[in-house]
Amino acid sequence: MNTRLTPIAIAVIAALGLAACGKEEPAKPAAAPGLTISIGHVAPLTGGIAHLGKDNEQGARLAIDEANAAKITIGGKEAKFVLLTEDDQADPKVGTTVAQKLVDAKVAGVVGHLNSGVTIPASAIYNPAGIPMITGSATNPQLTEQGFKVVFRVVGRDDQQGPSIASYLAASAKPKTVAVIDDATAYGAGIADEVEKTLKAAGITVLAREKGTDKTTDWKAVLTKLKGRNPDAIFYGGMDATGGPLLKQGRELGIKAVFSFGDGACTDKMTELAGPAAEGLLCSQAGIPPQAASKKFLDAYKAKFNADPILYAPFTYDAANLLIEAMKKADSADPAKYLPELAKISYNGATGPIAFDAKGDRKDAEITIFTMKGGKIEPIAIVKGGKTIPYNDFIKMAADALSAAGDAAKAAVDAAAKAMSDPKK
Ligand code: ABU
Repeated sequence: MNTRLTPIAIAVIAALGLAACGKEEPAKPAAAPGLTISIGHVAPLTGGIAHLGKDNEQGARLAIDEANAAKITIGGKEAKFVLLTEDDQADPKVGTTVAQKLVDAKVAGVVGHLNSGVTIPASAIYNPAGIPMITGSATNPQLTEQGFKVVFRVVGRDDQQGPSIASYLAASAKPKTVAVIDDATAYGAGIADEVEKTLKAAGITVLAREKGTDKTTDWKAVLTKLKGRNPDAIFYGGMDATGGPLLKQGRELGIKAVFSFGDGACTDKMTELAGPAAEGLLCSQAGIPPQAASKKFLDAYKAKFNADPILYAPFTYDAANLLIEAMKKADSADPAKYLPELAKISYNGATGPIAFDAKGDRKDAEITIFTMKGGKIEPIAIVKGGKTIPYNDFIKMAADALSAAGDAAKAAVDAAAKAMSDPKK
């Protein structure tokens, strides 16, 4: 059998990553030991939303551990990745302090931070230092509107998420009057503004904004005031640690309105915090739901942490892998060398295909709409490219696309195998 490969066969096989195709891979030269690459991870690891910070950290840690197990060679040396984790306490001041600490430690890149109000000032520390950072959870648009070349985001933005949840609320609950509350953070106030804009554009009356803080757990004064105004729906821009008590106290006061929250308060933790009062909550996340992440990721996460991801762990896993993939492509962990690879990357992550636009935002990010049912948030729809698709249809479409890609790959492999065995080609 003539095994000479035509250029077409080589291209097909290479594109499919199947160069071995029945043959042994040429032995790789042994990598010289000793390239330690530090990657930072920052999120609140203490305080009311530590559970979300730990979820983010675990996603990044899984990626780092897998990379070390894979014995990756960069610049001719076997890379040892080290995750340097910092607790920013969801506080902008602490956030900039720990960002500077990571810059001083010469990390090659950063996964984080979690909160928009912390990530935005921290980005102003990483940018002049030239250190790439990818957030897996900060959704305020301002982060990627600063023109910082080092800043990337693998979830959607609140100018996508706010209109998506507001439109779903308007279409499903048909409210005439909506009260909007925020926690006075960049995230909470920002998403509340986006929701308010969309509701008003739909002709819905929005009551004067009510505010708390990211520490407020006693909402009775705000809720008593709102009860007298009898809104049909209440939207809250804030995290689950404050949204849970808001919902619980609202129902205790006899408020019948539909409650609706953004991603920071769209977790199963709401059931723990609000009990049965959480039933019927309408909320959104700025990506696909955790349970729709790749099976490989979900199985590995469960095996390592004996838990399922809560919210954005699949996205921080992808963020860490994106940094590593860009380093592999550049064959360097020098931020100046791998940053251009990161900016133009095309990567199939646990959360789907990832590429960035010129601002560093994820192209074609999904927004998921959930409702709380039986103590769990259940995905009911995906908003993508301006279209709202029932969740089960989206999952079927994704499975069909995967199967079609599998068929195309098989056909290409068959064609390549035929070309390899045909002496005339
Ligand atoms: N995206 C919700 C929580 C994180 C943040 O943007 O502040």
